[in-house]
Amino acid sequence: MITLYHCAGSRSFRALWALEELGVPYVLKMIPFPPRAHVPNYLEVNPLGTVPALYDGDQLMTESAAITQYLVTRYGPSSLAVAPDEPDYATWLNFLHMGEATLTFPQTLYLRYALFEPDERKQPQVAGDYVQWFLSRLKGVAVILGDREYLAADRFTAADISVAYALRLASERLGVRDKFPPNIAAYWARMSARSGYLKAGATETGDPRAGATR
Ligand SMILES: N[C@@H](CCC(=O)N[C@@H](CS)C(=O)NCC(=O)O)C(=O)O
Repeated sequence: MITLYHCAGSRSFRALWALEELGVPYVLKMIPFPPRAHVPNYLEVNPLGTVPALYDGDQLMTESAAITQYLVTRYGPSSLAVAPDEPDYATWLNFLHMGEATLTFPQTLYLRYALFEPDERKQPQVAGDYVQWFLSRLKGVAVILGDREYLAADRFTAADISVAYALRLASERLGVRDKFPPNIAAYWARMSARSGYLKAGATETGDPRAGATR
């Protein structure tokens, strides 16, 4: 059985969204943020203290992009995975990992230095610089996306989950949705209207009609 430890709005949303798209049964442990401060003994669940923490049996995974890749390949065959013999395999992997390593990472510097730190430790220049960093990388994504509907393989895949989560964060926490290039704004509107996305959102807000066992 799969168990996912998740804080609302956090990167573990990638795993939650993938689980909802796949329709795989799972147990959801909703926990307060940051778990290392609010969940007693959480370091015994995940020595890093972070979310996501996903257990598949006794196997622990703590990286949201890797978890997304794992779920769509391990619990396939699924159209959310792109196979090594498909033409867009390299593009798929690249976007899947770009979502976290290039797009989410700079956003976390904004969150930390604009929002989470106490006032005396806030760093407006760092926060502002990394918002710009994020928006510059997003312009590159816009060029690669062009007028295509999805990032890879002409269908919705785990790469879209990874990148669209970064757009969710940018939209909801950085407040830069109005700075998305037009094709990225349209892409984000499509991704956030998907039923899997909406189900995952309902699950994290506790809607009892949504998929998870608690
Ligand atoms: N690269 C990891 C980062 C995990 C991470 O830093 N998660 C944040 C939430 S989005 C967290 O748990 N922060 C709490 C902390 O650092 O104590 C991933 O993609 O899952």
